[in-house]
Amino acid sequence: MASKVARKIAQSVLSKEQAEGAGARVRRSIGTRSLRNLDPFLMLDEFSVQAPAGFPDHPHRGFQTVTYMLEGEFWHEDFKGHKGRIGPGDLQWMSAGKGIMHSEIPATNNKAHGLQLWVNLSAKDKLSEPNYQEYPATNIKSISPEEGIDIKVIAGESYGVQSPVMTLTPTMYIDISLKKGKKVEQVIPKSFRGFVYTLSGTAMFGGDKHKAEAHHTLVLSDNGGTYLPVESLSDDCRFVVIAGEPINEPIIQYGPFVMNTEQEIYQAFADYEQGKNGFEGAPGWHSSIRDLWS
Ligand code: FJE
Ligand code: FE
Repeated sequence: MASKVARKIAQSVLSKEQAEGAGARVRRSIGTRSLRNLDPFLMLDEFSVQAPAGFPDHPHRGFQTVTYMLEGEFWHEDFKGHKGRIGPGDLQWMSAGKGIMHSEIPATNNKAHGLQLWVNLSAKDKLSEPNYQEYPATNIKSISPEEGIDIKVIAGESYGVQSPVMTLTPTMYIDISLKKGKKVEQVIPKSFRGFVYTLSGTAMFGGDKHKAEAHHTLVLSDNGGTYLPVESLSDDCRFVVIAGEPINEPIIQYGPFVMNTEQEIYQAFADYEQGKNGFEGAPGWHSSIRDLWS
């Protein structure tokens, strides 16, 4: 018989606001000195951006960026003319693969608030073709197993509902809102490494009933546990559960390039500067949206 084991909370870290990009503010979860990375995750930022701040023209190679909007609107535009607008509840799952250069900036004067997750790619996928999966809020699968429990399935599965998002690196990403006293049990594959990031309210997480408030990263124990129990202590409880299959390869990161060796990082810089191997057209490219607020 398959045994059911609860994950515990191995570590809890509060994210304080810091400056990032051009005048943007982020609460960094994964990706700080105390939580360098949590294979396969490289970074999670809860961003809060008011125009003219933003993340203007910059490159990526070797990983995926997953942008999930909570409030406000963002424009994005890349060097191949892919351009769009994402608003509350919308998802953009981008695999940069061998190269993307793009701009991400607010589309209105309202605060743009959301989450951006960086998911690593394994060596075999690092130089793959860039790919976008875009889901407006209305197309994101949700489930309410009972009143007072609202779940959005960004990636993976919850309460029998499966997300259509394709994840090159096996990943689950679940957005859960609970009223006071409500309990959920989120199934997590045994081999996945993961964490919770809390957005609002208070709840008890894991088999050891670890109490946490907003803006905390709760690293899940690698105890082979099969699920995460959560009980809400407030009516405004909201958090995301993010977990994935560890890649177990060397990680060499230089800003927006994440490769397996230093040699590959030098190559990324050279390709970016010379417009080669996926960065064709990058030198001299400027987004049209970068002038919106200037
Ligand atoms: C950055 C490289 C980057 N957090 N949260 C270096 F790619 C970025 C960057 C972001 C970012 C973008 C969004 Cl939309 C949300 C983010 C980092 O674009 F800021 C630096 N310094
Ligand atoms: Fe980016």
